Amino acid sequence: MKKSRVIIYGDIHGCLDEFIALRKKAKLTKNDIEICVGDILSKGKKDFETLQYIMKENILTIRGNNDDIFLRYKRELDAGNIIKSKNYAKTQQTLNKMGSEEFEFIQNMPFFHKIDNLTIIHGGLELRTNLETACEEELCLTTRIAYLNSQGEYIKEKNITPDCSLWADSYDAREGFIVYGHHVFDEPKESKYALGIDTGCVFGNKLTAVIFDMCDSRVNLKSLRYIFQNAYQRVFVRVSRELNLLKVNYSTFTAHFTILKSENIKSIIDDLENFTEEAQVLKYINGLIILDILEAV
Ligand SMILES: [Mn+2]
Repeated sequence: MKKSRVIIYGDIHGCLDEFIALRKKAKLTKNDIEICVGDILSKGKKDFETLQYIMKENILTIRGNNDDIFLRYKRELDAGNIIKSKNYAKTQQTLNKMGSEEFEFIQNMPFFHKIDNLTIIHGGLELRTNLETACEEELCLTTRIAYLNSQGEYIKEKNITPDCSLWADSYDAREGFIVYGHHVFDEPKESKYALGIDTGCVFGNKLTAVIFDMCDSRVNLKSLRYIFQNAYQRVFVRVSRELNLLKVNYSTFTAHFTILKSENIKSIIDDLENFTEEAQVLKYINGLIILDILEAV
């Protein structure tokens, strides 16, 4: 098992130079999985170039409301309608540069992506949203959600009242730990089961990336080690270094972590061996490991 990381980037909005700088800072390896939270387009100067760059680099991108708008405008224009939006002039410049390949790429941007217990969306979830069963319209709504009313329903930011709250603050982890963009914060916003990483680069602040450790597709080895160390401090340290001892203590491990299968133990221990005590872990969050949070300004 190779050490792999999941690197998630906040709203880029055409800030291509900052995005390239951030990727460089991440010191990418071929095992890394990169994902953009969406809104790579609109607002910024180089939004078309950002789209081309992401297509060329083949970086998975969640569909944001500001990416989706290009599909909507194209549908309107194809139908012979006139677009009256006050912000249309800037969008039109980018729209004019787009060909079928670009539209296809946007069309293929998913509304969410899941890796184990980690879910990436652009905006937010209503209380009733189930990502697996949601229809296209519901999924499209997730790109625009920041606040919910007291019933847990989407409410436009301009209509919020004191009983409304940020969706992430009442989110209950039913879709795993969520990393999202869309709503601008000065610093990454940490809720109990979610992390907002749109830090408003296009508005003069900074672009943020969060790096997760995803060593194994089913079991997060480092958090496992963390749990082990807490539960069986002395035993574990010896077990992880001497495979013979593992046999003795195997039942203790499996009793507590049924997810472990005997045939996986060897490779898991091999991997555990590769983690030094000096491993740079920023923090443990909901069973996941954040290795680092990077910024580019
Ligand atoms: Mn945005």
